[in-house]
Amino acid sequence: KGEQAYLNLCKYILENGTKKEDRTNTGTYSSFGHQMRFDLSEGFPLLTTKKVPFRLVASELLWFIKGDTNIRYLLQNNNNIWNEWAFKKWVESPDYKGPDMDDFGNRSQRDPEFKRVYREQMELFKAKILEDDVFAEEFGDLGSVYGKQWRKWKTSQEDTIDQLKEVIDSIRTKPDSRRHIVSAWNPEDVPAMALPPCHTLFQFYVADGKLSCQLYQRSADMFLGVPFNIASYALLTYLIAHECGLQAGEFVHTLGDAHIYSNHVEQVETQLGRSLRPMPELKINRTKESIFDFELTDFEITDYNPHPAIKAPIAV
Ligand code: DHF
Ligand code: TMP
Repeated sequence: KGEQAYLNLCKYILENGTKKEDRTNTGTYSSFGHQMRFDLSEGFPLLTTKKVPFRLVASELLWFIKGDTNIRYLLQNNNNIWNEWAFKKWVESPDYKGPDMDDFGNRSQRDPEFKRVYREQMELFKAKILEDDVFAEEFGDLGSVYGKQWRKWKTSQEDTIDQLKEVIDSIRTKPDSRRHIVSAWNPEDVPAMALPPCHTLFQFYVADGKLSCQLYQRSADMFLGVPFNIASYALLTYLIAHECGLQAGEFVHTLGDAHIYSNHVEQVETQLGRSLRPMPELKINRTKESIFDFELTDFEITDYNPHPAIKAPIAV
């Protein structure tokens, strides 16, 4: 259970995973179909065996909740976690006239000179997104990613569905329902997405005054993505529980292709050698009611004393 389940799964994948090639040409150890459970009444599941930047998790979640799909908001909040996927669209577009950025993710890891040029282009790109409205509109947008599907799912009748608002209403009015579902997987939109949704579908469940959430994640980068995903869905569950007058129950994390990238193995081994520390607590501004009103300053993580952060390259 909890962080130990995360560490056990990492260990299991290193020992039993299949060596498998992947879209990013990095190579992974991979295993299919796993589940971890986090009891949210025991504390907030921010990993303690490495420092996870809660500020970035929270601003990404607020971005989804706003229904925003443009990285400009993230950059304004000093959050760089989605830059590579917007940058990729930019450098692959006919409007980009700078130095060749083909396969920048892999090349910047092999070639220090290329890495310098890439960093320079990335800084120019970020500045342009922040300064130029028209450029940001076109190249900051990741397409129909989470925010769009959660808040503005397009129907065949040229209408939109606010799945997040509807699921909150249904939790409130029909807690026993077995239909509290939000889907980010829209088959029609998948080809137009910077990255088809990794966290594909989630369901809420109410029992004994507690709200639980289960996520089906089709593809799980165990070292970089998953610690964020756990914290993000835990935070979402706390917020919706608060709005619905419930306590937070469990977060159940179900994984499809659970993988460790071949260039993360050392980092995972370092992490596996560390001992668990007590879970932190989440404090939220309880004077706000609706999850649509929360801002970054309404959250605080206390009693978080993790082991140091561990750096790793992200596969693009
Ligand atoms: N691609 C891949 N290959 N793996 C991912 O986990 C992933 N996640 C995405 C988009 N594409 C992805 C969105 N979420 C980081 C964490 C989550 C995330 C994207 C990036 C990340 O790099 N985390 C670093 C800290 C980054 C920072 O401090 O700016 C970490 O060490 O946790
Ligand atoms: P894929 O689309 O080829 O599966 O690549 C997506 C990669 O990103 C994969 O390694 C999983 C990872 N990922 C997460 O683990 N969590 C996330 O939230 C996101 C967006 C991606």
